[in-house]
Amino acid sequence: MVDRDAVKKILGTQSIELPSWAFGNSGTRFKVFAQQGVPRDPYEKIADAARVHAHTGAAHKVALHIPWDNVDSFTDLGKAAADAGIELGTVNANVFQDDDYMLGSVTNPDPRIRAKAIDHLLACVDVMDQTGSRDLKLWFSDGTNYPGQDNIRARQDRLSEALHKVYDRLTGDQRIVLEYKLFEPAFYTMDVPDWGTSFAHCLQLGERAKVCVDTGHHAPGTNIEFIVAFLMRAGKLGAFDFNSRFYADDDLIVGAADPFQLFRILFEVVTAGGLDADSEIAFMLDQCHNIEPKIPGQIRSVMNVQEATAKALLVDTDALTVAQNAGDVLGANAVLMDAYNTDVRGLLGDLREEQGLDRDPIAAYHRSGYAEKIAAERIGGHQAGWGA
Ligand SMILES: [Mn+2]
Repeated sequence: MVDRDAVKKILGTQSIELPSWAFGNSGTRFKVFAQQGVPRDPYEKIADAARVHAHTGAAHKVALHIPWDNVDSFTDLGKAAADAGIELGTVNANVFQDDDYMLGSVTNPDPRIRAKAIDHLLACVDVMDQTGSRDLKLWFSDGTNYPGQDNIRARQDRLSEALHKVYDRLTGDQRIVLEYKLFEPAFYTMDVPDWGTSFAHCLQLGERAKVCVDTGHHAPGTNIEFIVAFLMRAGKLGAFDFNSRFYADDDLIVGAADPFQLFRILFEVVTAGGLDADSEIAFMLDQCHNIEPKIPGQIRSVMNVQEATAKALLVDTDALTVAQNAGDVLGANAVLMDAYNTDVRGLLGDLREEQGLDRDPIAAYHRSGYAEKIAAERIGGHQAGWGA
């Protein structure tokens, strides 16, 4: 039998990192729908992230995107975060929005453009030195659209050279987490299309390079929990970018499209020690709230991860092992499904009450008046947004 109090205790230690960009305006390439009260600068994004933490107790960190979140003083931004009860987290490097990067950033055939991209990545490590961030998240839009457009192997060489330059710049506990994506914006080849490519580069780099699994970056039907299990066994799972998808890189609320998949992923995480005190896996969200309000969208996301984690923790692993070793196919599956089909909302409500929070974070947010306050106050100035 699983001890529900022990499960609650572990859930109380779980931390989910929020993306600063989730609070800004976002959209598709067809239209960005502006919302009222959207942050005008990184400080207001920090304030909104802090609201999510205040209501959930489980979102202690906010990830930055450079240059979107550039400020005069990252020390001051860090102080603002601390005053609001949270910390600055992962630094996400952006080498995909400059005209120079049309044919790639670190894999561009032009050495001047490669040098410019590497300089930006090194500048992101400078930011980490100031914010105390552990992780530099690298995602490259680099790739090609047409067969013959560029030399696939040469692009891998350029990628490797750039990664080594950045890796050599890391100090202390700093790490690289290398994200992959099957397609988009490039449609013929992406230079880091899959976990295997990321894994191979991270192996060559060394201990402080790990793979980042963005749950929306795979081909339909890919068994993501297998990737997670494999990477955890190899000690190479560095981070998640949680979101959900129906078709491609939809960046919808985690657990919305396929809560069962999220449970299966978190079951692998939990059973491989991913929630242990010494675990170094960063549980991040990477989402855009294009049509729903952003702060409640983030609160719902945190709750969805908590619910899937609670179910994963409720799996009776002793009974599962007995069934597995006996070759009891249906019995083993039933043990897993029993946990998945458990309603954990009461358990999480109890946890929040013990933490001095409302049982229902979304209702508490709506009662707080914060949405009305920011809609009234955040008038004028540049509305920070996705791609801004
Ligand atoms: Mn991502």
